[in-house]
Amino acid sequence: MAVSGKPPYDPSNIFARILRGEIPCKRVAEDEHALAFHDIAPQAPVHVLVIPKGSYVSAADFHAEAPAEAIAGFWRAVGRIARELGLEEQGYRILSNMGEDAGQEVGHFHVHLFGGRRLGRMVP
Ligand code: IU
Repeated sequence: MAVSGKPPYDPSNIFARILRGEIPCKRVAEDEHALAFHDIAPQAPVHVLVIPKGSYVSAADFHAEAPAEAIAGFWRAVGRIARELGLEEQGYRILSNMGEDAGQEVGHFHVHLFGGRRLGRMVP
């Protein structure tokens, strides 16, 4: 199904370059479906980005286009990484910005994991 206004994937985006090994990152974990690394400008004591390995701009693209195995593998990795970072006991937040109004800076679908302190109420 064609979706109007769907932004094209730009393979020169910074996360694509990190995935290709062209730019270094502070890696937290990696498997066949996901790469996790520390955000360069952390907003919490723990601020990790998790990105899928395919070329998807948005959550809609990822969930519509990726193979089911890749989707499951990505979310399993998100949960596993949060657990391995010790975030489960006190709690943490998963957040993903989509598009201009949400302030998405990098056009490669990603989720933020925030934790390590009491987080403020999430408000728009
Ligand atoms: P956003 O959801 O697209 O707004 O988040 C992009 C994040 O990527 C943001 O928190 C940046 O600090 C982070 N980031 C990074 O970790 N490394 C980079 O080279 C760049 C951005 I550019």
